[in-house]
Amino acid sequence: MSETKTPLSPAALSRRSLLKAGLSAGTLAGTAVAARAAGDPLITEVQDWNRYLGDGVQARPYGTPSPYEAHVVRRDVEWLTAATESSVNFTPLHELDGIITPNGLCFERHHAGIADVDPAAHRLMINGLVDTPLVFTMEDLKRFPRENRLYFLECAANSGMEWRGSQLNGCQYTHGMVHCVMYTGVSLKLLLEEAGVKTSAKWVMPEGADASAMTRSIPLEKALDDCLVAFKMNGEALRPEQGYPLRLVVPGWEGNMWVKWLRRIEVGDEPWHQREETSKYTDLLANGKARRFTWVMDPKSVITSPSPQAPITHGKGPLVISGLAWSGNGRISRVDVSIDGGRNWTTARLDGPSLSKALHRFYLDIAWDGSPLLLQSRAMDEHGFYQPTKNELRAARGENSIYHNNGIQTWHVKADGTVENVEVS
Ligand SMILES: Nc1nc2c(c(=O)[nH]1)N[C@H]1C(S)=C(S)[C@@H](COP(=O)(O)O)O[C@H]1N2
Ligand SMILES: [Mo]
Repeated sequence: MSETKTPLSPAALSRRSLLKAGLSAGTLAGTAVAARAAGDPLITEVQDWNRYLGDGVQARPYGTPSPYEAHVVRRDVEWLTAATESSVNFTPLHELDGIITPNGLCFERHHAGIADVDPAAHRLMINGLVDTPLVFTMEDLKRFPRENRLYFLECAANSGMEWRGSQLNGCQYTHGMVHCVMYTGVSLKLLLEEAGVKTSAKWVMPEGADASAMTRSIPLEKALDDCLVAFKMNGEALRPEQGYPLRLVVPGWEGNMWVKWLRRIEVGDEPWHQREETSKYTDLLANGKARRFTWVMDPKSVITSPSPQAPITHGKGPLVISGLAWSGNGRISRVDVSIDGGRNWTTARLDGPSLSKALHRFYLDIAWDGSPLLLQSRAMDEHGFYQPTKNELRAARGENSIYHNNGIQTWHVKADGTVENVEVS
């Protein structure tokens, strides 16, 4: 749907020679694992946790991670925005595995802070070009048939700072405006049918109950396709940061449209041209024209480990290269990884569920010889669309863009295992 579908076909990709030699991980025998066994005091001495009773049940009525994991938190970049109420923080992707983002680690993007909404006082209105305008309480919504679906949400500005060159040192900052949770909610189609959409209707406009009153125009076709009005994430109520008690889920489309603290859906016959679809979330091209209504998040991937915040600390030998891939078009069909800056590619192993418009986890297990690497990953989706290089992206869209940067990321792994954000295009 966007213009920058890179014109290289899957067939052309497979014609490229894939380097396989030297990349098999082998076994751990002969490494430190075997050598460590003899005389290790952590084996021969009794530890405190082996000697004393631990806390009883209910010591933590709502559980939190081990204190040893205290560094695994959302982080922001202070100089990025003037105030924290209209700002963003980032998911610590380098510390996570699998495809589910824990609720407390989902990045936050607010335009007017976190609205503190009392669910008993919350209402959802459907009005405009409908037969019967309706107002639902939270209780009303929970009496409609429910659905559970896992989706990624990516802010269109994710990687925006990297458009002209490498900037921020860590995948948390370069790619951390993405999360993936299981939503429970009611299909928007069902609620629109309840109100009775008039035949002249072509668009809907969700509106938030926060002080920014976030509004976006969404084509009716999408609203009737796979959108959800969600009240749960990963089984529990939405977190306040994610729109408690109600948010719109717009699978595969830019995060800005996923209105939080959802209070109203207007049905109309043309788009509303709100701030967030005119002055923001548009892409100024080199010829002075702007791309507008660029909704779909194109295929993208990033290696989460090793990465600048997750250096190699174990020396040479078996190395697990791991990352995430996603596409707003559907499922990820393939991820290729390069260790030499894109000259040779090896197809990575996708592990875990492969669900449409959700994160996918990939691995490449190699034997690292201790020499510097230029790590890259390139995702392809089931429709054959794949990630462009950053040069290809800039050739198509110019230098002015912020949004929709799905270009290939490069990490420079040095001989000492430290990792730096660089660009190889
Ligand atoms: N009501 C409201 N909805 C909102 C926003 C907001 O500020 N207010 N921010 C939007 C933007 S720009 C993004 S990227 C996502 C972020 O969702 P998250 O905070 O759950 O990560 O919410 C969207 N929905
Ligand atoms: Mo966003």
